[in-house]
Amino acid sequence: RAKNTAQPQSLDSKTIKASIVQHLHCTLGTDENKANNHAWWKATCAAVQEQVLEGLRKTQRAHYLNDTRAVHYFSAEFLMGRLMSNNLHNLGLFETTDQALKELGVSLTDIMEEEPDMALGNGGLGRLAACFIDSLATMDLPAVGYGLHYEHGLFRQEIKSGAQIERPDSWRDYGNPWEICRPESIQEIPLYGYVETKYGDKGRIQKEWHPGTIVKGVPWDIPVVGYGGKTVNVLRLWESQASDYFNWDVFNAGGYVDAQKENVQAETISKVLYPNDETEAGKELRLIQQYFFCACSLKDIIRRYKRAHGDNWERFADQVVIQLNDTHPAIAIPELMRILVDRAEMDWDSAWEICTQTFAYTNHTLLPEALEKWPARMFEKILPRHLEIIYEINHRFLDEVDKVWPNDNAIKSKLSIIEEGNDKMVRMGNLSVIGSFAVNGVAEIHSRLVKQNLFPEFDQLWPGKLTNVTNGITPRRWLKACNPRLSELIDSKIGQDWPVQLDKLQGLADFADDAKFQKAFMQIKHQNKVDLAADIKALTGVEVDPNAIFDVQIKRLHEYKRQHLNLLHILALYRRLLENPGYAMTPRVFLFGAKAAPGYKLAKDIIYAINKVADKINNDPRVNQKLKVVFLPNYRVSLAEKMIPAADVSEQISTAGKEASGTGNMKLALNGALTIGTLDGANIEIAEEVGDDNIYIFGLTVEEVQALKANGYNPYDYYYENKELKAILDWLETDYFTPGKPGALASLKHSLLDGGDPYLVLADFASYSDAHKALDSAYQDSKGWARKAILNTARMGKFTSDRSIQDYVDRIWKLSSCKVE
Ligand code: 26M
Repeated sequence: RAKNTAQPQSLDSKTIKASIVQHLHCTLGTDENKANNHAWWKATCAAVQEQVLEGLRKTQRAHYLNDTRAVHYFSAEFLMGRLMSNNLHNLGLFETTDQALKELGVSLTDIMEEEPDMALGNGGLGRLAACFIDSLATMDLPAVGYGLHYEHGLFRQEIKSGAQIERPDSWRDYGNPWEICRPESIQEIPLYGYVETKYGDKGRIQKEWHPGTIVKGVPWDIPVVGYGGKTVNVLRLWESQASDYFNWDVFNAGGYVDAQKENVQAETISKVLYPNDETEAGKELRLIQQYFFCACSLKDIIRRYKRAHGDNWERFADQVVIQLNDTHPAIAIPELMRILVDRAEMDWDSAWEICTQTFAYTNHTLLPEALEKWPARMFEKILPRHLEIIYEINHRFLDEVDKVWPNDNAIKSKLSIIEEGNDKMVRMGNLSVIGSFAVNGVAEIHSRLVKQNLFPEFDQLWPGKLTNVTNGITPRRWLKACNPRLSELIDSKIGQDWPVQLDKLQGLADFADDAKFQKAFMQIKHQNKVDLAADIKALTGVEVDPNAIFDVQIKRLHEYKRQHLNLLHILALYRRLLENPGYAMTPRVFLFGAKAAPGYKLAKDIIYAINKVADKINNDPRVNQKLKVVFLPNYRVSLAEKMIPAADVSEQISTAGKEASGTGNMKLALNGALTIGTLDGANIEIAEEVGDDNIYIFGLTVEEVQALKANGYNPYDYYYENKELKAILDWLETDYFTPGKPGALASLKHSLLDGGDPYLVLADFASYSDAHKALDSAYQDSKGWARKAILNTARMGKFTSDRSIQDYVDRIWKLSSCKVE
């Protein structure tokens, strides 16, 4: 367990004030009278960055002098959000800076709103990477995050007449004060071209890749400040640029023409983040992005290794461990093989030994449509040598398979990296398992399903290689920084170590029945709801009552996450209220935040349906004292930080077996929201921790889902059986919610009936509705509810990302911490 205790730095408000003013004058070229919030924000960032860079320098020196083993977290996404508040808290400078700015007549809260989110990720996977690098720095572990410096992060979502519109995200338009360009560490990356076979001495076959083009990788470093401010690691993000070194004239005609034909616009490689969450896009540019950042990162790692160890590769795997965040960076495996075999002229077996002691792979999904596969022909065009290497890896691997399952072609074709067929495909999941020394799922149930359903033969072949590391979240951002009122109350009861010793929250359980503490806890929740209500009014014009239950579902829009199950239940409540104005229910505000992948039609239809239903309900005086529905546009990290502290209820309602872990579930429970959820992902472990009385579990289990599907699930059974459900679904086909446009919401009904309801929405509806009834009546008992909410916060210690990282360290990375100073 992390034993780090924060030692806030002592920099007084006078010094900070002077530094901010100095930067206002000398960096921004303005003054106290002219400066607007944006200028104050930038000047404050510059003042904070001075402290950050001091820590960075000391950390890099300590790591260099100790020649430390380090983890390299390879991820196509890092969903960092805003950095100001986090950096201030982690440096122990929040209060002092707040005070300094006050004395200058400036509000820290206001200027923090000037910072654009760094939205270089889609959702859970990208945010997990951000939480992990926070924990790594906090725990004084030598670590580098490697990824892509997208010019445009995840699209900005606007809602026009109920529908999602995508707008470009331009997070760097006015400069990013946290990043540092490192031109001294630029890398050159080859692409396209062909492979030449040469016959060297002793009959050794040498392969030489003649690339069709070369692009330049420019590194941008974002310092990552650990809590306590001692260790400052880096997140290194690669930007692509046209290579100026590359001289077209020296290339032969074939290469030249090839390169021209491909028309690789080097700059486009890091232009934009693909907004597909849980679908495999199969686009050429995406594969190039993956190779580009992996190749840059490997070269960077090897340059650093060689500085300490020269050309002796023997200690490489002792010094370097690379964690692959899903299969997106799996191309790093054949790339390291290429470097070792083709460039360092190592024999295959030695090279493979190094590779398979260097890489570890985290799986984040079981959904078949999310498992990455690349057409072999696309591969051959972009990375011809890598395809050869993959075939060689596969050939040798299948020989091993044959020893265990002789002449079993069915098993061979299942385990093969290559999926045979008219269009051969490269399976990145299989490559990742074969090329790694450890493979982990992200919650107990998910890891069990990875072993039992996704990779059972690999588990047999290499017992112990497949394992679990349950996800976590950083309590610095997701409690201390986002919920200052609750943090202060917690400090007053159990002291200030909880941000690095989250188990200490257990101490709050002693106060779960204490009337005074209950009152303070619930008053904070209420105050957070008042704040959010003001934001809701400003963002949407909708007025909500902070005395209502705030029921929150925030996550990417996906059928398996079942936002439409939530919507059907809202429609049920609406109907009940219309049929029986006296229908007993606590006033409820349903809040949604979700982006849909731009090409995912049904997901966009669900957003549209939520908005249309919301419009109708919010403007219906017959029910709008009891029921409100709000879709908050452009859900992102900074909006999550406002919604989570104000939530009473957390919706975690995926079909059992589909949500690998979930991490929003942890953030909400940590802030005292009660979960209504299925036995899926980390919900199961949350239920174990908080206890059955303090969570609302409903719906089919994984086994029941499997059985129902095996017996032939027919959604019409539920439609005809449940009158309320039928009425609701039929309602969607009228023009009640879309006046003059009958059928505008019909796609939803069709997906659930003729579409076969692949995620069993109708099967779980009744059980979900019952759970909501139980939850509603529990809320009536305000002391009982307060106790449950407090116990949720008190029992979330397990879900700190520090615990996840400690699990990785102990079971996979075998890293030692390195104290700085
Ligand atoms: C794939 C191909 C092309 C472009 C983008 C992608 C892609 C990008 C992100 C695919 C999946 C992506 O993210 C998946 C994800 O976020 N998974 C979530 O990971 C969390 C952290 O482990 C889990 O908590 C969630 O359950 C899981 O859904």
